[in-house]
Amino acid sequence: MTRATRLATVCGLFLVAAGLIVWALSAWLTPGVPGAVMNFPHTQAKGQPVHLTVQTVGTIGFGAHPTWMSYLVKNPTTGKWVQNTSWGLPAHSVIDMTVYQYDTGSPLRNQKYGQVLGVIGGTATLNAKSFSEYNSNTGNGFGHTFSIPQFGVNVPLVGVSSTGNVCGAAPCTTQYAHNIVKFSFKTPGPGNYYWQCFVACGVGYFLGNGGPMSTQNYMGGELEVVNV
Ligand SMILES: [Cu+2]
Repeated sequence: MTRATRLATVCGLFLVAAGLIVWALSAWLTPGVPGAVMNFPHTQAKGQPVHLTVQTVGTIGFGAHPTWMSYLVKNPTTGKWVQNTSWGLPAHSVIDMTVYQYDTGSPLRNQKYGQVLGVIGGTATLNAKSFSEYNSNTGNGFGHTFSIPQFGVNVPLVGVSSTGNVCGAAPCTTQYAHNIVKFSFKTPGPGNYYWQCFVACGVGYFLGNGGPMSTQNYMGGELEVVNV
């Protein structure tokens, strides 16, 4: 083998290796392909609020990442809990949202996310008690938030005690420690909007923001708002 051929072979192998690294990195950084949208518009008479029920869990217990925390949504037709964070909602409509929060909590890095923002009446309820702000340095802190930055919605989801009866695998049932958070918000005109959790709950990932925090169907998703 001539020196030129050897050099060409080494360069070629190097390019292949570099290509593989880029491919692996981009695959790792790209969120999972979103599943089908869970549609809500058809479940309510026009002009009536849409009931959207979700749960937040500390351990999903199944699928590709069984140890990750996640949101689940209650299928409005079957009543079954589904791991799907893409929701189809009617435009200019009131959404009555109920969150069953089963995860333990921690203090926030940014206390701004302790405020209830962008909801109808300016308040949410935590176990039937109205609140507009919650100090995450008290009690059990927050498990997660439900936030839609594009139209200013933010609701902190208070954590359960880590020494209590913590649910270990989804879907969780109310026999486990939980907090019930309720609030209502109004959808804007048609469009795709993104919602996410702002508690850096991706434990074990860079600054807590990798893994479930940046993967579709775990700690964030899409609202497909349509005219009905
Ligand atoms: Cu979260």
